[in-house]
Amino acid sequence: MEDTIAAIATAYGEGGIGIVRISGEKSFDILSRIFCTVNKSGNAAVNDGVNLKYKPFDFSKDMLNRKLTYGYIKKFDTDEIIDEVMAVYMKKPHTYTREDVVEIDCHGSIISLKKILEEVISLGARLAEPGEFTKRAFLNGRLDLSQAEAVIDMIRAKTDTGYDAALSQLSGELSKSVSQLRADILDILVNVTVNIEYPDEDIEELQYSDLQNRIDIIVQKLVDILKRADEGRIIREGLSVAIVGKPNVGKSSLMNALLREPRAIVTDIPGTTRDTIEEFINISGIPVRLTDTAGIRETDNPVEKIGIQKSRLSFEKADLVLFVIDRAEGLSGEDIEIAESVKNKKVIVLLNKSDLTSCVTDAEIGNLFPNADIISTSMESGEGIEKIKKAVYDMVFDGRIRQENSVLVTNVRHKSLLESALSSLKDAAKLAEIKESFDIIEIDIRNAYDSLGEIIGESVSDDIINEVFSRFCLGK
Ligand SMILES: Nc1nc2c(ncn2[C@@H]2O[C@H](COP(=O)(O)OP(=O)(O)OP(=O)(O)O)[C@@H](O)[C@H]2O)c(=O)[nH]1
Ligand SMILES: [Mg+2]
Repeated sequence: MEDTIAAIATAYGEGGIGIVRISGEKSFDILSRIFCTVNKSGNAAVNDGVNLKYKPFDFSKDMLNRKLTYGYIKKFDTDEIIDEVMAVYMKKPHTYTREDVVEIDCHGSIISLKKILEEVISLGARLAEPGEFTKRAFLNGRLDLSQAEAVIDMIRAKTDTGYDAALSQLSGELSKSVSQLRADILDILVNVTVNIEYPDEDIEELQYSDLQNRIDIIVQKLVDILKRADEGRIIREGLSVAIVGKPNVGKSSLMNALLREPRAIVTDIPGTTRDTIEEFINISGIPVRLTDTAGIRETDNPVEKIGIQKSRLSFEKADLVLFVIDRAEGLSGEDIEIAESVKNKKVIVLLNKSDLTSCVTDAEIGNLFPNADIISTSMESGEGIEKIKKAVYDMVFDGRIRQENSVLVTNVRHKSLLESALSSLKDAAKLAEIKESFDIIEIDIRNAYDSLGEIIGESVSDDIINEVFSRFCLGK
């Protein structure tokens, strides 16, 4: 925390502008050594015939706190101009990190950005670690841990829904709910503790039934929040969907139809797709990673064999399998074998080529997949495409209407902490039921309190903090 840190805050590659960001004690000093404002005639430097002379930089006069100032960045030692920029300094504590911060907006060229960063580093800053700016914001109390985690979720969000969930977490919605639950638990905890420590004093005696009721109310709230956590995880991380089936049934045609572009090669030759193809689509706000796979069959072709192995890996990892069957051809042994290997997954069965005469009966499919959604599709006519999207959506939201205003837990770390709080409270309720002594019950209630505390970053270890921020990008 003592070091002054610096990083390129904008994405690598070509861009209109790029930003170098500096935070810490030395920020202003570093800027004053490399920044020069222009003189009256608009030049940063005047050639006096022998040397370039720069207008001396005066922090108090030439630049105002939080106001962008036009000028140049030069090399500290040789005075060579690096870029024409807008720069700003922001005094602590009203900054992102709550430290002194400098931002230099230069041209969005990686060369310019690197040169400026090198200069800044040579003057005593050190390269920031991923997420270190936000980590400082957290450690200096500007954000709690769940809000800090929302920052990277916003940056990475792939759909509006994911973005909205992250924004609501950043604005403290989750923190508020968690803090309220903790306050309720603390209330109980105080009561329990008083009864342990001063059992003989003239204080209101805690009734076991009352204790149980109060715990149950919190348990119910946790259950409600957790109900939607799977939905939240998918909104944040995306749903992985594998298109699976034997060769030539229309898997790649489906991939193309969902993407609305001819991404995968389609031919009438069985075994066309050799390698898995992954693309991203947005289904009503759900980010979906869609994988087209090689048709699964017995083969001696070594290339196809590798492709089929990859197909199997893809559907094993997938959250959902779209199992495509050629209904014009009828069910074959291959279909039945594949059906067997995906039987433990969530499956939507697609009876494809419905524009042709069907050789598959509903009863046959019903026998093979007693529990799966079955949709009749045609990649020729487009039949069923909207139904597939709706089935995927319904699967994620489980038939529920999306509640825009309730807290959505999107992060697995939060989910598992909520679960452990829940299980501690359930244990406490059970102990209260059998009238166990208060000092035993207190342990479970305290555990629940601490678990919830970890979500917002109270009572959290350095390891967890480091782990959270290591997943950030550089410069944030
Ligand atoms: N009539 C009709 N033909 C289709 C339909 N869907 C796909 N086809 C045709 O079926 C053939 C195979 O389609 P693909 O999409 O390449 O099949 P695939 O399952 O990816 O095949 P592999 O990559 O070999 O596993 C192509 O000639 C498609 O034009 C459909 O709904 N109706
Ligand atoms: Mg294919």
